[in-house]
Amino acid sequence: MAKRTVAEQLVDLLVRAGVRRLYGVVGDALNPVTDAVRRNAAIDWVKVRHEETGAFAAGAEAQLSGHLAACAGSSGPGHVHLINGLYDAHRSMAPVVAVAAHIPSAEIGTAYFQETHPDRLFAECSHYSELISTPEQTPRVVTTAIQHAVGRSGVSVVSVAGDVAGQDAPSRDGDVAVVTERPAVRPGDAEIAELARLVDEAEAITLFCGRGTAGAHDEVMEFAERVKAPVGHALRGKDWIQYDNPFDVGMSGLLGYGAAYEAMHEADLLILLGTDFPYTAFLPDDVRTAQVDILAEHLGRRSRLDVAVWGDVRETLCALIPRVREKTDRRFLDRMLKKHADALEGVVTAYTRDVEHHRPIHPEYVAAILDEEAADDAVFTVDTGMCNVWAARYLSPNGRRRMIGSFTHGSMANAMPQAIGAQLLHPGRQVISMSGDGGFSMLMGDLLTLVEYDLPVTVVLFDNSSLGMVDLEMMVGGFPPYATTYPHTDYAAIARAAGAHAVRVEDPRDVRDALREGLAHSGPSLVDVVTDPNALSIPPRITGRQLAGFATTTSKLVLSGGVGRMVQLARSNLRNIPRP
Ligand SMILES: Cc1ncc(C[n+]2csc(CCOP(=O)(O)OP(=O)(O)O)c2C)c(N)n1
Ligand SMILES: [Mg+2]
Repeated sequence: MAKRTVAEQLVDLLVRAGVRRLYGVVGDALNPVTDAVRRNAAIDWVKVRHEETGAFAAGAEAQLSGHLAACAGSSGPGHVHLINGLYDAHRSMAPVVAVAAHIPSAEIGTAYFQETHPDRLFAECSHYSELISTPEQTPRVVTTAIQHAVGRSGVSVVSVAGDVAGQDAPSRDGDVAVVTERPAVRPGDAEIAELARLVDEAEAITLFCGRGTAGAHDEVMEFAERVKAPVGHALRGKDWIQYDNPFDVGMSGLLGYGAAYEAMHEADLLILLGTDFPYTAFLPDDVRTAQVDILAEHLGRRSRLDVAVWGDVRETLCALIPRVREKTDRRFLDRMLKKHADALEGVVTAYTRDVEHHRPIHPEYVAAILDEEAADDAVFTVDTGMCNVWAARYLSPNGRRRMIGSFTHGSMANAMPQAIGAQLLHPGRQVISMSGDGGFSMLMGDLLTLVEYDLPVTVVLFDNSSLGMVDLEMMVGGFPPYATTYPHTDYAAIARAAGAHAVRVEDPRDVRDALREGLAHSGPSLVDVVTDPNALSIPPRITGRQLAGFATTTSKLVLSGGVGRMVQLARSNLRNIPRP
C-alpha cells in the first residue's frame, strides 16, 4: 500500500466502518483531515456553519440508522463547539466518532493559542477519548474508538494535532475487523424463571415500554395479549409501541396523556421494558416491579425493583412467552382501556373549541394538521420545548415514521440540525423539523446549510415569540414569568432572504395549504406559523405543590391538552373489547 498520512489512515478507517459524511467546519489543525476527505471518494465533507450542528447531524444519522456517523472540529474553540451535540448523541446512545484537532504537538502544555485538552474535555460525554501522540498509535486508537462507539452505543473522540495528522502513518491498518451489528442478549435462565413466576402469580400486569422495545413490537403485543396487560410507553418508546396496539393506555411522564399512570399504579405487577424513564415521581413504589434492560446499570436505578432481568426486550419476551400461563381475565385491561379513552375524550374538547378561528394560531391545531399532511414514512425531528408536547400528543407513529429529538439530554436547537443529518442519510424521505422559535434562532446560521445543499427539509416553526416551555415551568414553580419573551420576528422573511421557500402564516385557515406547499417543495422550506404563547399543557399528574404554584398564576390562562388522532384509536380499541 502506498504511503499514507495519519489523517488519511484515520479517514480510511472511518470509511471502512461505514462513515459516509464528516460534518464540520474546517480549520488549521484539521487541514490534513479535511484534505484526506477531499481526496477520498467514499466520504463527503459536510460544511456546517456551527460545529454543534455537525454533532447533532451526525447524532441524528446514527440514531436513525443505528450505524456509525462522524463529525469534526478544529483545535480549541472549533471542537469546543461540538460539545453540546456530542452530549446529546452520547446520551441518545448514538454511535458517533468525533475528530478533535489539537494545537501543534510541541506546544501542548504551554497555554498556547487555542489550547484545550480535548482528551480530557470530552471525557464526560464519551465512552472513549484519546489523543494520538505518535503515528504508530493511529490504527489501534481509531479502531478502538470505533469499537467503543458502536459496541457501547455512544460517542468516541479521537484527538490529533495537525502536525501529527500530517505525518506518515504505519503501513498497515492493523487488519482489525470492526463491529457493526448489535448482538442479541438473552437473559440468564434463573432470571427468566423468576420473572415467569411473578407473571403467573400476578392478576393485573402493566407493561411500560421505552426505547429498548425497538424491534420488539410484535413480541410485546403477543405478551400483552397472553397476560391481558395494558401497555403504556415513555416518550422514547412511542415510535415503537404506540401503533397497532390494542392495549395502548398512553404515555406517562411530564408530557404524558391517557391512563398510563393509572395502569402502572393500579397493577399488581409492573414490568418495565427497555426504559430508563427518568421521572421517579411517576413510578409507583408499592407495586411489585420487574425490569428488563440490555444495560445492567439501568436496572433499579429509578424505581423499586423485585426482579432484575438483564437482556434484550425481544429475546426476553421470546423466552418468557412460552413459559407463562395464558390469562383469561381481562377486567383490569378493559378497565384501563376505558379509563384511557375517557381521559382522552376529556381533554380533546379543550383543544377543538373554535380552533379554526383562534388567533394567534393554536399550536395544537398546527401539529394536528401536520400529522395529517406528513408522509407515512416521514422523519420528524423535534425541538426541546413545547414542540416535544405537540409531537408526543399529535404525531401518529405507524412503524415507518420516525421521530427523534433531544429526549435525554434535553437541549434546545436540536431539531433543524438533526434534520440536516436525517435528510442527507435519507435523501428520498420527507424530513420535517418541528422547531421552536427559541431553538431555531439559536442555531439559525445553519439554515444556510440547508440552502447550500438544497436539502428538502421542511422547518415547521412554532413561532410564539416566547421560550414557552420555560414560561410554563416558571408558572408551575410559582415564579412570575421573566425573560421568556422575544420580539416578534418575521422568520419567513429571513428564510426567503437566505434563499429558502418560506411563508408566514397568521390565519389558521392558511395552515393546511402552507404546510402542503412546504412539504411539496423540492428544496428547503420554512413554514413560520405565528402561534399562541398561552397554549399550555399540563401533565396528567402534577404534584400538589406544583399545582398550587400553577393555580396562583394561571387563573386567566386556558389549560389545554389535546391528543389528536389518538382519541379515535382509543375509541376503536374499546370497540374491540369482546362482549361478555
Ligand atoms: C441549550 C438550552 N438552553 C436552555 C434550555 C432551557 N429551555 C428548555 S425549553 C426552553 C424554551 C424553548 O423555547 P422555544 O424553542 O421557543 O420553544 P417553545 O417552548 O416556545 O415552543 C428553554 C429555554 C435548554 N433546554 N437547552
Ligand atoms: Mg417559542
